[in-house]
Amino acid sequence: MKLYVIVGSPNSRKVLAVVHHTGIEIDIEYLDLFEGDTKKAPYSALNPNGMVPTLVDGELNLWESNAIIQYLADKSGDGLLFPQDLAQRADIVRWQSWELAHFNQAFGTLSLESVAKPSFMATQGDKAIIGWAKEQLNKFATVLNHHMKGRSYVVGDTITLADYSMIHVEFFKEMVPFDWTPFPHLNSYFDRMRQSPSWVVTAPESPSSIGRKPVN
Ligand SMILES: N[C@@H](CCC(=O)N[C@@H](CS)C(=O)NCC(=O)O)C(=O)O
Repeated sequence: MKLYVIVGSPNSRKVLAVVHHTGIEIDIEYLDLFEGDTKKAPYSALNPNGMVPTLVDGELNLWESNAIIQYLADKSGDGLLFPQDLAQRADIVRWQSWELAHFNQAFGTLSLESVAKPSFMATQGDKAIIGWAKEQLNKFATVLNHHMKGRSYVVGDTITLADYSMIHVEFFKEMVPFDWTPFPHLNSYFDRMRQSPSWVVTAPESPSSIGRKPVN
């Protein structure tokens, strides 16, 4: 199995965390964002979106990080990250769908427009999009904050795929122009998850390593 990722990419970190958590054997290939590796052959034939991550396992060519982590958790035989119980599975998929469509669509967009573009991509974000993202984030952070009251994890009592999906943009949390103080349960959840060992090992070594192929 081979996994294509970029250092520091939130969606790559989500998958790398599951690789580390399960201990599954996999070859990892790092692409260079700034060299345009995601947009050119041979990688462009694997992922028509020109994005990471992508997993190749024999005939299976799989993109979309949530699909990849579901596949890896099942393949690894880990019974806790993505349990076989139908109700628990549906609950995990519900929160993964929700983070993708709502919470992290807003948080990710705000991170890209207000932090990543000016800091790493030498361009300015769009003010109208930033305003929209803040409004949406406020709405969906309220939902997550309410859900996390009295809970340690999004589903059940242990880490599941829903948690790695939910927190995958956390690197930008204190950098975005957003007031998180009205969301104490969300904040303590993020603080707990961002210290989990399988998440910590996926962090970029330094800001300058983000997007670049590691030297060794
Ligand atoms: N929905 C996709 C999103 C993938 C995505 O946004 N990847 C980013 C890195 S986190 C990327 O490759 N960006 C490069 C680009 O857009 O050119 C997934 O979950 O895998």
